[in-house]
Amino acid sequence: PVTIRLKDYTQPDYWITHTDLVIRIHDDHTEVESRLSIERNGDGELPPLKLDGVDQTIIEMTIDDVAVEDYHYEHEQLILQPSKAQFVFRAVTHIHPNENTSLEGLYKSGTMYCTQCEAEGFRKITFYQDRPDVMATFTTRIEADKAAYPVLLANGNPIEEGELEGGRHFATWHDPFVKPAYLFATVAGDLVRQDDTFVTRSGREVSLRIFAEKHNAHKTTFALESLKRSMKWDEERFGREYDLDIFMIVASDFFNMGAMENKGLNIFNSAAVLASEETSSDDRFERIEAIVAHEYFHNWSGNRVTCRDWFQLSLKEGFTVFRDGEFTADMHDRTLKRIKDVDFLKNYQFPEDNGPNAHPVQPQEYIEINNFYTVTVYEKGAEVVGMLNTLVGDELFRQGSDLYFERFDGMAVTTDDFVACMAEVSGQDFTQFKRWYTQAGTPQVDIEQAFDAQTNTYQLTFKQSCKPTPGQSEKQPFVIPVRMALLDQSGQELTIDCDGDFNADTQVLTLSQAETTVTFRGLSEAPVASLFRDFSAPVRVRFDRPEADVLLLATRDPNAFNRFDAIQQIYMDTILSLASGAFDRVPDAVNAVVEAALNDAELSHAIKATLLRLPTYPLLVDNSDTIDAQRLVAARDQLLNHLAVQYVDQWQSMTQSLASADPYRFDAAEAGRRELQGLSLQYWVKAGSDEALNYAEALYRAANNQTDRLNGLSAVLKSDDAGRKEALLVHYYRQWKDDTQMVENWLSLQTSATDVSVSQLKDLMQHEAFDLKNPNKVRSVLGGFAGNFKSFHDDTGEGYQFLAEQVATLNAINPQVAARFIKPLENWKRFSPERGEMMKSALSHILATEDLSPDVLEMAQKALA
Ligand code: HT7
Ligand code: ZN
Repeated sequence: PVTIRLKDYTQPDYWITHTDLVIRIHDDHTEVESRLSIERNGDGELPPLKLDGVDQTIIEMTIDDVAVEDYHYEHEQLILQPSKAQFVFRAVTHIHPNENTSLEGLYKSGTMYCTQCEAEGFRKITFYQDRPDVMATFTTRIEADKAAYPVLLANGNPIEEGELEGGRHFATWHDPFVKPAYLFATVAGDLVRQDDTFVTRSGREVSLRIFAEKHNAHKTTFALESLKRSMKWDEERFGREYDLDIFMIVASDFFNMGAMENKGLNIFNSAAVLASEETSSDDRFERIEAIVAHEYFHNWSGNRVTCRDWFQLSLKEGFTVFRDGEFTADMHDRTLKRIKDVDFLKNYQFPEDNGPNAHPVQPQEYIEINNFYTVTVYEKGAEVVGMLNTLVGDELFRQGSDLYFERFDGMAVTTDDFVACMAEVSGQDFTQFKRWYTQAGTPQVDIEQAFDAQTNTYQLTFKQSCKPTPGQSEKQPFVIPVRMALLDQSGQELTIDCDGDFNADTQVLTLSQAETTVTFRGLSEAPVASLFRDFSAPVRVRFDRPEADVLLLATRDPNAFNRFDAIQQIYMDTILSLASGAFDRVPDAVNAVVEAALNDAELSHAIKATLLRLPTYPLLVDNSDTIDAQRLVAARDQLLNHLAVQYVDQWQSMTQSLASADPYRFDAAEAGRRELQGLSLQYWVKAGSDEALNYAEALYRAANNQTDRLNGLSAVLKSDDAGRKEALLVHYYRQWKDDTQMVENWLSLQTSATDVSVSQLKDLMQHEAFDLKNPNKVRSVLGGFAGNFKSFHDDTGEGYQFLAEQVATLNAINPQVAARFIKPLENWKRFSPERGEMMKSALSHILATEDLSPDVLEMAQKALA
């Protein structure tokens, strides 16, 4: 496999200005006829034309209607020598979508044909310069059997449709906006559609259409409503208006990721778009709304302005995640959104930065770009954009964004170009800030404090460091914005008067040196510093301070995010100390913060639930030096049990008082109520009474929505009542076996919400509901299991070998999906030696597999390095 490096980037020798495609779908093959209008980039002697192409059977090729005889097609590249600087290259090739299990390029998903071209799937459709800086207008004509595929879609606006001989028909679409091939899409299927319209702020009427296979027709309304909210929000908040006459979304049951922002024709994983209250939990509704928004927002941040090369992936993804986060915050509850986002970042991105696959937001090299659709590029990338927002302020950030979209419309650009716009509007120099794009690893900030009662001054000393990451042993200091307040002993915020780089308007102190000491004046008593409010920078903070200070933050900090953070710190220290043996019982501090949260009448239900939830295993693992898996399980369980028993009356009364027989409504208040009820029920059941278990079962059986149903069922699944568990799982499957999303939930409940053994997993994979070719089913079973810390890391270590065997099998079916399952094994060095060896041996098993794809090879090699 070849390593691609950012430093080697050069422009292509040729541009493609227009792409004309005819796609003829037949049962046993698809014929693709392409006409590419090509122009030399530069002058002088004509270099060879190199086109990417995978699994193409060549039928015919011409240049300006003259047959091309002299060409080489090997190693997925077609090379030929043009004799003119401007010409039309025509190729007719055959491909086999029915055999395409990689779900890249054109493939069959259930009864329909659809495409996935990002990052490099277009080369599986036809010969092309499959790179994002080659941008062309597209005309696409699709032909297929009319009875089997009555709906024929492609990017842009529809321009023609008609009948053909033999019961076939065609549709032609034209996309006037230049785009790279990764944004190409086409769909052919027997689909039903839900229609709506949106009138843009300039008064244009846009036709909105969501397509799904017939059995899913009743699940498209929520996505359509979400789409309209997104379109309006993007106009108001970012000044972005939609540009084509039509915007379409298609739901596909076979899909590698969540969704894809193809111009005017988004294709979604069914699980990320189809919703109904009967089958979708509150989390799912929230996720669908966010993904619909995310893909829609790409129309500007990604499509109108795209990436020069794949090293710039975070340019579109980091910015778009930031934008969808702002959207959700505006639609629902800003603090809750921040808590959830930071929790996600700490659960998934911090461990990535702390492991063998650590890479910068802008990676410097890759073997397989599909491996770089990571939480670092997406979520840390969004944090970096968020820090720019913090540093320049909301108004200038919007100006910078406007400038970026105006200046680079129709172009393929870099993260430097984006930052340059923010620098230009604000007059700030972001040279040092850009280290966030190029240096991997999570910076650590060590903080010390000193109060001087003589001078009424308080000092904070910040020392930043960043551990070496693969290929980067030395790190330079980052620019770190610290949003902060100083609190008095009652939790009131004090006025800040200090000598540091402090912005009084935004309450942000900016650190840029390895060590910074800031002196705060005019303080008659030692304050309690509330630092990194709302997680103003993606850093680890070490601040060894009196327990009373942490307790004050955990019970009284007016910044709800920091209150959450302080409580989580107390839970985390408790669990890790119980695991290491430093504590033999739960300390009083835990009771104090839990009681404060339970009794706080001001808190919303949703925030209260976040304060009462214990840290997850990935978070605990990421904060441990050496991991003894089963001791960690025992320690977390000890704390869970303690809280369950100690506050059993409160859990019971909250569970009962939070019940509601009202019709289901998805909004922040109702979702918060259900979330807190579900959590209370879990604690109540954990405390061990039959009454609680009966309540859980009744909640499951009487539920009029999926959230309540899952709350009841998961509480039962976490209990020891094997008979009841079995009965409910059987009932669930009988009831819902014809609904794909419900079956996916059923599979994942059995692997993630309860203890599961390898032999049970094997049985589940033999079940009629399972399909190794379907990524959602694979994620439900293998993803659920790998995230089930207790079962995955059980003492036999069988789970590691089992996962390795599945990766080896999946490698031949769907490399992109296979590669994702290497991650659960990659931190083997941090586990106790015996367990680490077992995990390592599973990785070696993967590496020894024949015909390893570049996807799996790259991930396995890195994990073992
Ligand atoms: N831009 C897309 C990323 C993507 C993808 C989506 C579906 C299947 C395979 C894919 N490879 C890359 C989705 C997004 O971030 O919006
Ligand atoms: Zn995206």
